[in-house]
Amino acid sequence: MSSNSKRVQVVALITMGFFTLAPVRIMGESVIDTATGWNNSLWVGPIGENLSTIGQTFTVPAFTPQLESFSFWIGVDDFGPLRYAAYVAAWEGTRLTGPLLFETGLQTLPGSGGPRASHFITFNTGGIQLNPAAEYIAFVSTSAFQDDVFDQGVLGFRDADLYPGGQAFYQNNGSDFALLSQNPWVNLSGSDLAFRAGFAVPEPRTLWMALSGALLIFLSRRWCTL
Ligand SMILES: [Ca+2]
Repeated sequence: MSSNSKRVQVVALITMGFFTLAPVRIMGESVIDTATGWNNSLWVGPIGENLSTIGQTFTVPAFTPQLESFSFWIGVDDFGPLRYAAYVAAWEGTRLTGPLLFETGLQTLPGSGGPRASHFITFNTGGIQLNPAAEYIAFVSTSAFQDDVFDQGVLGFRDADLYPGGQAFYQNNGSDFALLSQNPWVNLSGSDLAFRAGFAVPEPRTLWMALSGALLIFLSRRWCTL
């Protein structure tokens, strides 16, 4: 076997190892977006000491099931601070099914000190793998942080069914978080929250193979002319 052939084989082995070990790289994101175009004046809530939980169900895109982030518009009035957390869980029909898949821990928004203040809040999940085409809910809740001190927050609401893969729900579960799995949530007339979810789009493997193949051919030709 010639030295050039050996070199080509070495390159081929390196390339194969590259395919095996290369992490899935993120090329961009696919989104569910009912937040764009929201008028900054239509709200639902408030979440506080009784109606403590509001969320939006969504259907995971079939080919981009890794949830990277989700966002809500949250409004705070001249009360506060608003103490809440954001969560993701599997959903079926009108309630949670299964354990929490993501939770932020305590989040705090200060009282507005005047007219309602609007905050577009994005929660980064770090990338959680969901089941393609399955239904989940992303929600915010004050349920775990109730202290009988009056605090309120409201969520941006579209009052229309802009997104066919999900809808807005709420529950008056007070401080009992377990009720979110036990009792049916209330549907908000089939409408959606002002909501955004971002899913990772992996770089196509075919692109990797094409580029690496081109590199292999280039190197083998170069060495063969040495
Ligand atoms: Ca909808």
